[in-house]
Amino acid sequence: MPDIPNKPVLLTGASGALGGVLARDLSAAGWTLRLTDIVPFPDPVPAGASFTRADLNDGVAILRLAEGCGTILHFGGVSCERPFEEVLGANIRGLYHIYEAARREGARVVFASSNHSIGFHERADKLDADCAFLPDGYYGLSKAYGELMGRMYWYKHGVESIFIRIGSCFPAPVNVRMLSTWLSYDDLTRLCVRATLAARVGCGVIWGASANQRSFWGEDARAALGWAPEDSADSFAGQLAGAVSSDPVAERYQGGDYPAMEYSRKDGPPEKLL
Ligand code: 15L
Repeated sequence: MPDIPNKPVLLTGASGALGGVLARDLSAAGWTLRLTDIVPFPDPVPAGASFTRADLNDGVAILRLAEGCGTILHFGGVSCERPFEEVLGANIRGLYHIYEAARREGARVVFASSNHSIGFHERADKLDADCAFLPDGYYGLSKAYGELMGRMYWYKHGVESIFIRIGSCFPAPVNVRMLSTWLSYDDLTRLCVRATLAARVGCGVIWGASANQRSFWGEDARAALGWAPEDSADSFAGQLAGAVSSDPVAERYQGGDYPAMEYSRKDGPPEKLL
């Protein structure tokens, strides 16, 4: 199988941290990238790539950008907990524009979903990809909605999707929670390569985490892509011992700080969902 897609790849959120990693690594691998973001690209645009400033709320701009693309790596939008109205535009309307573009082009969508779509599951529970959505805020809710939108476009229009439920994608893990949730930049790049190049993927979820022994997560669709993580947070365990927060809500749930934001239950955790 060739290592270079036969059509250009649209990368949204190119000016963000993960978009920047993908723009650099995939360009270096010889891919033809169309980069876009609402803010300027912070570095020189890599060879073989073009950059267009666009707002995900602008459906016409997104349709134009996606013309002729075979895959959309959708890393754009609000990437942390924000007020509902802010999340609504980029993450809900914006995602609709991405799916309409994918439908028109017959393109595959690789969607940067998040662990915050399931963040209210307890850390003691090991989850498979078919677990219930339990969003831990408006941001996580938009990611759950995004996965559902992708499913709808798969069943109704045959648009393929890979939803990467990204854990904590940073240069290195920085607390005990991330010993479970960390995804290395290199594992992310390799995952996006496989999600783009795999012959047929249908529609499925991948847990976006490296090979962490303490992972909260189990089964997913990785076999269909031929991807397995190569890095691990395990070697950081010694230096991170004690790197925990003092908030019992943050420590109880997989989403960490996010479930604890604006938490206002007075009577302790709820009973499990029926
Ligand atoms: C995310 O989805 C965020 O984009 C990132 O900033 C981290 O908060 C990460 O999740 C995490 O849960 O560690």
